[in-house]
Amino acid sequence: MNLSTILLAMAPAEQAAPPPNDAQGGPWSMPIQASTFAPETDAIYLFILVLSLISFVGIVGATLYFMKAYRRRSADQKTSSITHNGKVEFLWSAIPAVLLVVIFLWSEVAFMKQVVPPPDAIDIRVKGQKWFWTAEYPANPGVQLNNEIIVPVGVPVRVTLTSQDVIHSFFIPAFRVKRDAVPGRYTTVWFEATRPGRYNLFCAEYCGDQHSEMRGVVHVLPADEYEAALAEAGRLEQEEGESLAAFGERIYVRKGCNACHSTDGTTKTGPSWKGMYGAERTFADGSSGTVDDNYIRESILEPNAKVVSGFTPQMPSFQGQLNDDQITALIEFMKTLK
Ligand code: HEC
Ligand SMILES: [Cu+2]
Repeated sequence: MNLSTILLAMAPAEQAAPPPNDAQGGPWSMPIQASTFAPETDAIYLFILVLSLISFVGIVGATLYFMKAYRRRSADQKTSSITHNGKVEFLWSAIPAVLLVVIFLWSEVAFMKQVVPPPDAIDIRVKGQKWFWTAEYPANPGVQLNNEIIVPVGVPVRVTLTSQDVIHSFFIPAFRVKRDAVPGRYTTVWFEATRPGRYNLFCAEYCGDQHSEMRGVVHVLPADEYEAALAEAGRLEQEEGESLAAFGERIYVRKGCNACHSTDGTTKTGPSWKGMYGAERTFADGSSGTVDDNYIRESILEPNAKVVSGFTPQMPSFQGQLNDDQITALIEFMKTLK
């Protein structure tokens, strides 16, 4: 099994689209270089790697040589008194010092380029929460993507990050871009994608027991397809000939309900939807009730009004994010999960 099959297996299963294609170079290669930052970051990485290898061979080689050349040859042999060697000591201090300064300056210059986005960058707001990402596009109100961001190729993109709960880390290996998403604060990161494709988006900060589930896809499109794709992604309406339940299932995936609710009986952050409709519930405050249309509606709009006992109030409100038709479709979908 090589890295690309592993990455393939990790692609969000619900998405029928092709899996991320970062790892085309085989298991030992770096991920594909898909942003303007990638070549320079890799060059620095390679420079440090080669330098380390040379030092390793030199140091271990000298150690082995000295062990043999200066081994103790008889029981009464004494080591001659060693004072110092100015020339050698100067060299072994100066050469590494110069190399370290080169590494520092090169990295610093590369890093500073990543700090300030160009003024014409487009904006995306990304929020991390246990355990998924949501992206919003200020220039395209109403578009809200879960575990996916869509960006055009060749256009700088500024991502403003925040977190709903704990520290997450927004990491796109193919872009060589990583920044923490910190609760109560905005952090930014920017990049310019250089090749269309689908790339992994990971959370790179251990953020709880389902941290490894917190991954998405960065979808890089040719600039002329970008607006249309975004409009399509923002449109969440029942299609011609689509049943209400099938539409509900699409919403379940698109709005990220699947991050916390399974349909097969396994308990994630929230209760599974399997067999939920019509079931009896007891709540954290001791009261009880039946799962019917009004209860589901309330659970979606005011999740904390009744908290199912055994669960913590971690569900975000979808007030203003789902209209009545969409809630109805979700209910129809839940009814099919016997
Ligand atoms: C961040 C995790 C999370 C997400 C995302 C989430 N939920 Fe929940 N949900 C929960 C938790 C936790 C509970 C149980 C606690 C409670 O009742 O508030 C819950 C409870 C529910 C209930 C009541 C379940 C029952 O068994 O009585 C419904 C209905 C529900 N969610 C619907 C949705 C829908 C629809 C979406 C997507 C639009 C969604 N949830 C997204 C975490 C989540
Ligand atoms: Cu995380």
